[in-house]
Amino acid sequence: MSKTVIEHVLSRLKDIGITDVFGVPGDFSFPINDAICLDPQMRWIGCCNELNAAYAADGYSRVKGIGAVCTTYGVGELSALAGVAGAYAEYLPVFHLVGMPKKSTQVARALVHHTLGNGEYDLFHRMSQPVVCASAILTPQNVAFETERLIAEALYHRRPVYMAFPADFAGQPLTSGAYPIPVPHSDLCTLTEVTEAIVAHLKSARTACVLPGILVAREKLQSQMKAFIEDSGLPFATMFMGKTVLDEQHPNYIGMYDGRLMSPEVRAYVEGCDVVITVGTLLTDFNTGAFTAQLDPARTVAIRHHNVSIAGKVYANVEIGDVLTALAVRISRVGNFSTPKVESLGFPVGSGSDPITADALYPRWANFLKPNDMLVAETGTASMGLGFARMPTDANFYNQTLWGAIGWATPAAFGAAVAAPDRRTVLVTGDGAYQLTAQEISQFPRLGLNPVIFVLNNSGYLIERLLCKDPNIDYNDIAPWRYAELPHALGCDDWFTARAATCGELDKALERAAETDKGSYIEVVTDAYVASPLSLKLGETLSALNRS
Ligand SMILES: Cc1ncc(C[n+]2csc(CCOP(=O)(O)OP(=O)(O)O)c2C)c(N)n1
Ligand SMILES: [Mg+2]
Repeated sequence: MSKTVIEHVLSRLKDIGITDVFGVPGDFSFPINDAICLDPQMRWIGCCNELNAAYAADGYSRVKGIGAVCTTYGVGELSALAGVAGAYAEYLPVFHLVGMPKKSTQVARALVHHTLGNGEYDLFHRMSQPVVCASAILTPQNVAFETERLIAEALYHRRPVYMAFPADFAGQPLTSGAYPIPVPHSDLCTLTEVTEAIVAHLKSARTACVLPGILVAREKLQSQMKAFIEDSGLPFATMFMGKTVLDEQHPNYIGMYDGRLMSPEVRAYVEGCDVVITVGTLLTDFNTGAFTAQLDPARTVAIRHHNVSIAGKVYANVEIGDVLTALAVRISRVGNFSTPKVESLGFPVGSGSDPITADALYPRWANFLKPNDMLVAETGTASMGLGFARMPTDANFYNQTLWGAIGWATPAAFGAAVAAPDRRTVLVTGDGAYQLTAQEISQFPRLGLNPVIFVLNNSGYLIERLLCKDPNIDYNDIAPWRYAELPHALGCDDWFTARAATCGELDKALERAAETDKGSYIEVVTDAYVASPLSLKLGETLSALNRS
């Protein structure tokens, strides 16, 4: 029997690696919800709300390379939109599946629930369009080729796509055959030209280094990137957004490059190189130390997603993966460089009843991390501190550096844990950010997942205190919650929970969290102004810029 519209889409999504769909059901999306639940190779992952579901799909997609969120018409899809926009900004191909009223209802312009009551049915689709790279309303006639088009677009751009299913069409059989998925390649002449130009550039350089960026991870090019670094012998540093795209224990790793704000030795080295090769690196504000990174265009080779720039000359129509693969064949050892030693956060200070200062907290957190951990670090002062911890072998640091929506990390950590249940998920969030999406921790025990969660309770929006005119102004205060009591109320019954306000309490809690195979939830209480070094620097730099 021929597949229905929704069965066809699900089977293609499975083909490309999606086995879990996050969402909240609704009557217009029942045909999608039912099909997912009835498919033995797919899982419906219910979330507390659609924003969280979109963030969970984002986290899943960071780990698996691809993800999906399903919402109902209007009320559900608009709630997910901010999360889908985040996936767009951060190059994550999230499939947004939306259940629509029946086509017959739409044609009649009927005044049904979840509409604005004006008979218009295209509005929400149009609202989604700027935050996806492609969209379609699926019918039995178009589903075969539209599905391939949307998959191809999502994978090529690494951006979300929107797929809407009128409820009466979703269960109907396809009326057209399958189409092959288009696979884009580089222009071969340009690829050769680019490869030779890069090799020549490197041959004439006395010093060179690589800055692998986030698109290396998004395109799953880590092994090609590693091969290029090992074959060439080049040292590499990463910027914030690209942290852990390659193993930070690799001998060629020299540390984090954050412009003028941090790590002066890394900055001196990188900016002093004759050639700097950026690979899928995005030069955003928080990735460049508030634009203090100074990469001389004349000495930069920028291997971008779909083009390359060498000393300012742009070569279009070449794909990042093809360039890395071609370079790996052509490259030979460039030289032996004397490079800076990777900095560490040092030894934790304090003990017993000492209060938890930044020098007490960040090195302790760094020491807590293990090989293969997935650290999901929320926007705020905590991620700015942990961003400079040298991560253990094969551990990943996930942060929403460009979009920077607070509330992202808790559901994203859940999504990451669903994608890789055998790895340890460590979530670090500020109290302010946590209040946006706190309830999503209740999903972990439903699926038998055991994360380690740290909530930094510093009584408000510290990063904003550091950036705004008056740190004590009312808008930076938040409601005081008893965070450590939340897991119990939210169904995380057998978790280890603790509230640590001194170094001694923190040490004890970290020890317990390291030992238990259940979930752990630790509220870390500090003074309102205990800030990581980068957040302090950022505050100073941005205030100076605002004054000038
Ligand atoms: C959705 C959203 N709303 C508002 C902001 C602005 N914002 C950025 S950081 C921040 C405060 C974060 O506070 P907290 O999570 O407590 O971290 P802290 O800086 O105190 O460590 C706010 C409100 C944002 N980034 N995203
Ligand atoms: Mg806070």
